[in-house]
Amino acid sequence: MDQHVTDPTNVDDFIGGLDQWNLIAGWKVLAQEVPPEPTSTAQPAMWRYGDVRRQLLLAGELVPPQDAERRILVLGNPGLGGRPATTPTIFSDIQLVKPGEVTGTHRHTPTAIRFMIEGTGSYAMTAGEKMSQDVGDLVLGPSWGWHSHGNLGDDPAIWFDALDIPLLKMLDASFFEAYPEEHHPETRPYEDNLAAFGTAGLLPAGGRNGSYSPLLRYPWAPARRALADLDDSRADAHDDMILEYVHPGTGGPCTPTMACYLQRLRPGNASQAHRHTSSAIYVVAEGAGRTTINGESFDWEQGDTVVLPSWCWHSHENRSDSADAVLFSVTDRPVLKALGLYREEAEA
Ligand code: 1HN
Repeated sequence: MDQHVTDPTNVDDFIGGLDQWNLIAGWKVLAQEVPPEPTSTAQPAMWRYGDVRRQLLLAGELVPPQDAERRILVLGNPGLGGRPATTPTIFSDIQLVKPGEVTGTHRHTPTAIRFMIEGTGSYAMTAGEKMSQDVGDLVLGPSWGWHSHGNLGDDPAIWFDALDIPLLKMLDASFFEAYPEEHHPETRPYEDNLAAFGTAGLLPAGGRNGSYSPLLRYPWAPARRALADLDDSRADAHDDMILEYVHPGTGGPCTPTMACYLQRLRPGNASQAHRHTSSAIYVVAEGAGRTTINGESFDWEQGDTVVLPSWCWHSHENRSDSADAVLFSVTDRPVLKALGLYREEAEA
């Protein structure tokens, strides 16, 4: 067919001409595409709660709810080129719902988790079930469930959201739908999930729901008590006293793609460094400490968020000799585990 075209005789011309057939010289890109170990362009970073809160309250003045499906400020990783992503797989933000506000109802295939930072009187409506959202609670938003939020209190409600949006976009599996009416009806008993699935060691006979945790609200008080009650002999060298929020029916991660943890760094504790192929975002629930990532130190206090990219050496330290420090975290570890790609290395 192309006999009238002269074939190139030197390799640079050959490579330069390949794109007209949508071909790429694979040997030129192999080392970059398959590096000896992960080389995340995501950077370690921290967002101070005071800064984020000030900007969020300003958004509250300038952006009425009808102009924003959700009033959120995304924690944009400075290494990800301005994309709304905190790690290559996880999108996270801080959200404001002002007193008296109710958000629109929608559903999407990205899974959401929320960790409440401030305010009393806010609630989530998930698939027709209303539940309170108090400070320190973890509240799950399963894939494709109709959901909305409201604030019945007198103060701003502010929380941390994490969604697996970048992962689903990479997979071209992201769908979104707005609810056709203004409000989704309350079709289930208030906090039925907590009543049925939130009682330690006792579950409804026969009821084991698929890959999503049937428990949606993990309240702060029992979680904090469980951390306090944990015997010192269970301390982990890298994470000190750490517990995972689990799917009560399986003991596995609370969502298929994101796992959540709560850890207590005992006063004066300094952990040993390790690294793993999961990325994580930490939210400081209590106290003051320091996380060191690849030699860079981030001094944090309550409400601050810190991002840990994949395969970075990291350790945590409680800066107080008398008070506990508590970190909530969300990671993509279930994805890595499911695909046989989870690796972890301890500092020698
Ligand atoms: C969403 O639905 C919520 O329901 C929060 O609170 C953050 C970010 C992107 C897309 C949907 C929520 C979101 C979101």
